Amino acid sequence: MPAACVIGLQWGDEAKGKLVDLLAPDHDCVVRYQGGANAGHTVVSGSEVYKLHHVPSGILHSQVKNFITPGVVIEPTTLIGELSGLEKRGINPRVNLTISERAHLVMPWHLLEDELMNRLLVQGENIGTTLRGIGPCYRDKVGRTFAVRAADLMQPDLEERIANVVEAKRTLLVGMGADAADPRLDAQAIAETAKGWAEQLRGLIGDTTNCLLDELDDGKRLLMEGAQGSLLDIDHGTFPFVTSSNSSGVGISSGSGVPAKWLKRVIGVAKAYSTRVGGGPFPTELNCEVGQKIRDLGNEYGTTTGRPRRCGWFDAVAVRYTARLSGIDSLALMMMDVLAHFDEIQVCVAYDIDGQRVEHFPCDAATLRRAKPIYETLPGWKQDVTGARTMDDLPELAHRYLERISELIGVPVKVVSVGPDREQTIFTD
Ligand code: 2SA
Ligand code: MG
Repeated sequence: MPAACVIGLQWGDEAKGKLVDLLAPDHDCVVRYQGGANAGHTVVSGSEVYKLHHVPSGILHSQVKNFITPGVVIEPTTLIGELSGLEKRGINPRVNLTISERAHLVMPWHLLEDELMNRLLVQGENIGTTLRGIGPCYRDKVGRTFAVRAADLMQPDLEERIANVVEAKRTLLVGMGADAADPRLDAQAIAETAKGWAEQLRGLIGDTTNCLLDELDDGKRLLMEGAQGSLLDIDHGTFPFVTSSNSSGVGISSGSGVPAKWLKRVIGVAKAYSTRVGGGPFPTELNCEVGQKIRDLGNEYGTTTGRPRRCGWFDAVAVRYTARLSGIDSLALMMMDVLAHFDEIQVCVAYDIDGQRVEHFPCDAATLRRAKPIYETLPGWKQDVTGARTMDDLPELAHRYLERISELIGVPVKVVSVGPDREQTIFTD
């Protein structure tokens, strides 16, 4: 099993970080390969809660090597803050973390650009980004002209490069309504900040692609940690209400540099219900007290921005699609404890679109917006499951729910989570 992968099957926040942390001790390396500070991975270890944005969730295990690979966009101030936060709690990430020199940097002007762009309405709705500069940074990466990569921090022409980009960005962004005196357009101050980043990150930057290929040749086991969820994938998600990276399983190879032939075990992670942050269609959304009850019980607020998450019932149409797209072998169903409080639980098994029953996930946001969920109702188990440690501890009706989800998605449920702690996880075999 050279490389196992953990992929979110919904719109992010499926509790992938918890699963990666649990699986990490059985692996030699954990790899973050896309996204950036828009990710918020929460890992609970005893009484400590770690909120990670860039740093792979394997960092709490000192024997595991952690890699941030070329497909990630790094906001250095946030990353350095994460590193010092870990150091303050007795974890030294500098011994087991390598950052790709190919990774692109989210620069201050990207944060400004995200702010300006996020005011625009797309299809009458705000994308509602995390304002972490993700879209503008990926845009500059693909556009090539204005990009700054981790390797550039070590180059003697860093100051000149920043001055050139800022000059062009000022013209563009002032044209979009930015204040010319905004500190995020001050080339000299940014160059000073970047020199500080270089000092802090110098020993951590290396060639992760080569390292990972060597690890694989040596028979080492890799764990690939997806960020966001498959429905936010730039190519295969609910475009344009998506993030700017390939957040489904298809992004693993390009983001990490690990050839697809090594990817052997793909675990899809989904909540037992659905959530979404930001704009975009969400067929099973519950704008009522049931949705609020899910939000309260599940503490459904963004790890990065604190935004309340939109909540709704499990959407088997969407997850069947992303399970196939991401090529998953098994399903991890999280937050089962939250559903213990409902008399009846609904599962969306198909959509009604313009009077037609549709069982496949539509390609475009406009069609998805017209999709009305067709629900199947299952009885709730109305019993606290937070203390369950084996499948036998789960009530019969919880088994029935898991079996139905497994049947609808077409893969076995191999992990069930009943709370945030490591111990509150049931491996079904
Ligand atoms: P962006 O910032 O350009 O990637 O935003 C584009 C869309 O992608 C959504 N998005 C997310 N959705 C859920 N969770 C995410 N991560 C954070 C978390 C979110 C937070 O783990 O909790 O703290 O608010 C995440 N990242 C991006 C975003 O809402 C836009 O719809
Ligand atoms: Mg999250």
